[in-house]
Amino acid sequence: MNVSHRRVEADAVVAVGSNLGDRAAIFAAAVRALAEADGVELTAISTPIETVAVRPEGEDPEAPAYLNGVVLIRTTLAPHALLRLLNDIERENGRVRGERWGDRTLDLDIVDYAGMQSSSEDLTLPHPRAHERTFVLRPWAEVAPEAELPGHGRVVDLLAALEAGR
Ligand code: A4P
Ligand code: MG
Repeated sequence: MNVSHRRVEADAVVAVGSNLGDRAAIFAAAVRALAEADGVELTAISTPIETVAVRPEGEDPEAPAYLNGVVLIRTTLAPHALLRLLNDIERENGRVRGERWGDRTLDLDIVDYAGMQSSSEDLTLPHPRAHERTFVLRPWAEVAPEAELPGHGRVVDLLAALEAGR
């Protein structure tokens, strides 16, 4: 039998956020680390945008503002392997895990992995809050105007609805 060992590639969307330190340098370092990682190929990088920090109790203009963006990748890494890579890159960039939604030098989330819908203890796909976050949807719509968020619909429609409700 002729068994071929083709490495399966998946398209994934990674959200980047930073609201502590030299945010632009950290953003660039995160993109570089992703580009250099084994099994990851960058296909698009959004323009970083400045956004008001969202806390569990709502927007907080007093907190340091975020630089947010998304990176589109093609990867041979499975979802949990990609999550471990993102956690490593966060750590290399000084991320200390403290309070939930607290200030951070770098947050890397998997927004979408090949349209997968799944949930385990440490990974929910798509990201459970991406559909309600303009700081994810706006940069995603910039680089992928046709994109859909699994279970929620088109990214441009989600963004328009949120912006209309503000
Ligand atoms: N986890 C589960 N699913 C995923 C996924 N799809 N991608 C788990 C990444 N991680 C995922 O995350 C907590 C746990 O979520 C991880 O251990 C991972 O296994 P964390 O990065 O340690 O902590 P966190 O980011 O504070 O928690 P959380 O609840 O994921 O935060 P969010 O929802 O990502 O929000 N305001 C602005 N303007 N811009 C931002 O980027 N980000 C947050 C963080 C809050 N406010 C913000 C922003
Ligand atoms: Mg996170």
